[in-house]
Amino acid sequence: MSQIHPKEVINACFIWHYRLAILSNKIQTMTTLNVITKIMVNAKAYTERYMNAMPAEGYNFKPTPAVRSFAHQMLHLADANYYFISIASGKPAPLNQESLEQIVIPTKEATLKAVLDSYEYVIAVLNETREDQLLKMVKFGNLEIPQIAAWGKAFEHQAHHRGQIAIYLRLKGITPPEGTIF
Ligand code: NI
Repeated sequence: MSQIHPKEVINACFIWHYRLAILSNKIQTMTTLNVITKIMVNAKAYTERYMNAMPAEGYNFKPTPAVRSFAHQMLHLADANYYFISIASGKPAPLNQESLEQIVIPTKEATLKAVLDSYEYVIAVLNETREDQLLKMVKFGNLEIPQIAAWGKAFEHQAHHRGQIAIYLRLKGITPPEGTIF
């Protein structure tokens, strides 16, 4: 008899739960703004789980000399959260042109705080945004794009860097935490 891996049980539970939700016909209609906010709240928790998974001594780790350390990957993510959100919202970034990657001492505690603060800022700006502003045109370098596209870019960027640190965790023998679909 083949053994059942705990992960298979979790996956089965997830699929079953999902099917039940469909069968129960509980449909929650969400606005675009609701969805973006939910995605960003989820992204914050997801990144926090990854950062907690790395022990403090792993924050200086880099798989190869040419790449950022674990802490610098995350501080860059935080810098870009402020950057893209200032583009999306048209509000000046609160960092005042400073780079967290350059000014934060890359300990686990300081890095985690800087990163979570950046997500809090993202969520606070979303909470002040109205649905009808999402299609407003904003300047992005030489481009004029709808605000919603800048939010998309913000989401893509943080996911890109969090995806990279999954490998850093693996190289330290740590299994990256489970993700959440929604
Ligand atoms: Ni980047």
